[in-house]
Amino acid sequence: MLRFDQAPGSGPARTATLASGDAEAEALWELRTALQRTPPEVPCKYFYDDRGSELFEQITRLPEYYPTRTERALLVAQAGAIVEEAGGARLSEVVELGSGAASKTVALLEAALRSGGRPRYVAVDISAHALARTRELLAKARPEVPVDEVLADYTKDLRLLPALGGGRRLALFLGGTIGNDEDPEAIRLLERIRNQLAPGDLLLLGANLVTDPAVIHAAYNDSAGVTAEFNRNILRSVNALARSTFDPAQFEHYAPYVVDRQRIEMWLVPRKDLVVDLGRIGGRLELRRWEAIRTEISRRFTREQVTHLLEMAGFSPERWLESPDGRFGLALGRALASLGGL
Ligand code: SAH
Ligand code: AVI
Repeated sequence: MLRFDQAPGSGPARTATLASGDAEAEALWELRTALQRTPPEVPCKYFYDDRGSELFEQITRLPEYYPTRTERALLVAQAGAIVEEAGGARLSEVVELGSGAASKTVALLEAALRSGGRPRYVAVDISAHALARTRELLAKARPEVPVDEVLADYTKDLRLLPALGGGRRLALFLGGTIGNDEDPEAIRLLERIRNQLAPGDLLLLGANLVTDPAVIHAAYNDSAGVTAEFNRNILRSVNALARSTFDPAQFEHYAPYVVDRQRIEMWLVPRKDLVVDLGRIGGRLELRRWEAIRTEISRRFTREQVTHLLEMAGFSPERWLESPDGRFGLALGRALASLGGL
């Protein structure tokens, strides 16, 4: 239970990702609202402080975490076809939301260069650390591609400059990150992306597909304990922002695959009754043993469900690409014109 005894305050910026006082005050409100829910939650975007971004990169290399390597293989195999569909040499800009280290994007940029285009790459991420990794990786792999870094929360402000020279723009939302939201938020986010595109531009959407529950379960319960550490680290990230007193060591990582809801749920379960001072969030959080905090959902979809999300957000589904093992899908959707004012 959350007990309030003070309003969340604003103060000097403490993290690179929430640089302004306003953004910080907003984050404190968001955390307060989320912790007040039953069960209490911490929104998953708070995973990605510097350490969280590093841990996520480690996760992508774990033997159990199949999504990254499965999506990468699919992208490498289909990069030429995707770029052709997106305008070939006329493709002037690749914009990636939640780019992370952008380790898979190089294949698409290389295909665009091969087709005679001169694309620029725009990376949008809430994590300054992830953007720095993107810059490093791109500079090493493809120094001729200009890179713009946008440090932003794409659920709030997503305003991109128009594509240069009237060329085509390809938006990327990869990694299965769309599965970290319920349908209404996912559709809102895709709509926000579409509003930044010109009619006819493409979105490439990566989605985890329904597969063997044991395989999915193992991906979030790795034997090296990296995902458990990633999960607990969200509390350090909240402490840094709010000056709260969560002790990550007092929480157990619990991540079941809930078969009938087609989703992993990540929880932090207290090992004993706890009282946490929420610092600048305001008040105290009283948790009984077993009263867990939910930190993430990670959904698995069918092809029809992915197509539905695209359609609801104003895209016409153009192409479906699927990994040979059926575990990951890439959907290409073409932005339809807005019904301006309707
Ligand atoms: N696309 C990459 C990274 C996925 S991890 C891949 O497929 O491997 C999710 C990424 O999205 C992280 O880099 C995280 O910092 C970023 N992210 C999460 N929530 C965000 C938000 N609300 N706004 C902007 N970036 C966000
Ligand atoms: C970023 N997102 C798609 C990852 C996922 O699989 O849902 C985050 C993650 N959580 C635990 N492991 C990886």
